[in-house]
Amino acid sequence: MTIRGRFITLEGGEGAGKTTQIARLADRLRACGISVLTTREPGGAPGADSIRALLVSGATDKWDPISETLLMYAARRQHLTQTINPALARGEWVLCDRFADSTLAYQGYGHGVSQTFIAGLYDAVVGGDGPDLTLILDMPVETGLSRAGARNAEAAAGTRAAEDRFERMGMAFHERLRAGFRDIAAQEPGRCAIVDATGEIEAVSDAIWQEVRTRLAEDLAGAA
Ligand code: T5A
Repeated sequence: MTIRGRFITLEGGEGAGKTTQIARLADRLRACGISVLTTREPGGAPGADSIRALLVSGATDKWDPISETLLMYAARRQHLTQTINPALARGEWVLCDRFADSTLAYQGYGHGVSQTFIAGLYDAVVGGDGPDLTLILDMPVETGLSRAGARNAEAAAGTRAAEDRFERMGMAFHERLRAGFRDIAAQEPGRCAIVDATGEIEAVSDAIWQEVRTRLAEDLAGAA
């Protein structure tokens, strides 16, 4: 019988280094003999990618916050049923760049959408299929926005430059969502680990690996 894989999410504010770190964590897990799928939200499945295109570009106020929340969860349902759950059932470990904590942080803490409303959506859409481990990459808002801005400038000729709708939402919004991620970690310490993301890329990668090795030690031993 195939043992269900493990589901790890990376969370944090803009430019925190999630994309950079997911690739390094995937390499380390593969070196342990584990099959890994990397994916991201919003997106990660055909229908979800279509919804992503609606969300990540354009005017900051183009969506009512509740509509934005519903779109995130519609994309998440597609992603879970078409990509994440099938991979876990095949025994793969899924590494996901953002998941439900981003909705609570951005739409809940950031935009003020009711946390009870978001919790109800979580129960209906995700239920018991949530992450085994969530790594929250934490850094000052200014540093993350500056990194994301530099990355966008480098990619000005590509699509990334247009995917900056949330980055343009203002400092107070980003400070609220950073505080939100910290609250989430404090409320669920068994699932969530805060990682200081201000250091060099390799130092952050080592800190993430330490958390994974400590928190999922038995799973790593069983999967290798
Ligand atoms: N959203 C998403 C919601 O509002 N609600 C939700 O429910 C969900 C799921 C997605 C947007 O959608 C919002 C949040 C987002 O705004 P996105 O394009 O996927 O948009 O944006 P992000 O997830 O924020 O990803 P980014 O690509 O902006 O940031 P990352 O992935 O955290 O950072 P990364 O790795 O691309 O690094 C950024 C730059 O910094 C450098 C990298 O080389 C890169 O140039 N860097 C470092 N530089 C120095 N030191 C380090 N340690 C570095 N690590 C990376």
